[in-house]
Amino acid sequence: MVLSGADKSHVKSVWGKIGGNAGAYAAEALERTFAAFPTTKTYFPHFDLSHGSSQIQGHGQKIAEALTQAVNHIDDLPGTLSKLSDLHAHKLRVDPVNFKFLTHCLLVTLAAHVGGDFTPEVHASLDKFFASVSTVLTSKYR
Ligand code: HNI
Repeated sequence: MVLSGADKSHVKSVWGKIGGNAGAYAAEALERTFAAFPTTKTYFPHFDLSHGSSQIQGHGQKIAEALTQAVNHIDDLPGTLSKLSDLHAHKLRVDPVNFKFLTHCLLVTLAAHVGGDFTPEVHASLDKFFASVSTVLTSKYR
């Protein structure tokens, strides 16, 4: 997946608009993922998955921080996400299909919040960005 210059600027621009809401939005996306694709819950047997739980909020914050790092280092996703790649593939062993589920829910959540800024072009660029992040996080999965 190659991100064009336009993709990178769309992603950076929409991420700037999200600002301090990134953690809350990622938490909402996580809740949507658990609701729409219940098998994803099997990776979180140790979490309280009830609506608005502090663990979901906290985990949303962590996901948002990682994605913000990725946006800030969009030209070196493998280097930026290297530790998370080891974690998800080797330790957590998250099957790659789950990244498509979370990505879908991240897109839906962002669309619901940024309104008119979610143009078709921004949609396409965000989808490519999340696909690139997912490729890195699943690259060591065997
Ligand atoms: Ni993911 C932990 C980021 C997709 C299951 N995950 C993390 C952490 C970050 C993170 C950051 C915390 C690391 C730490 O504490 O050192 N995860 C991301 C990102 C994506 C992603 C950026 C994709 C966009 N993770 C997924 C998916 C699943 C998943 C698709 C499974 C459905 N992640 C986990 C689990 C943990 C985790 C499980 C450990 C949680 C815990 O605290 O015990």
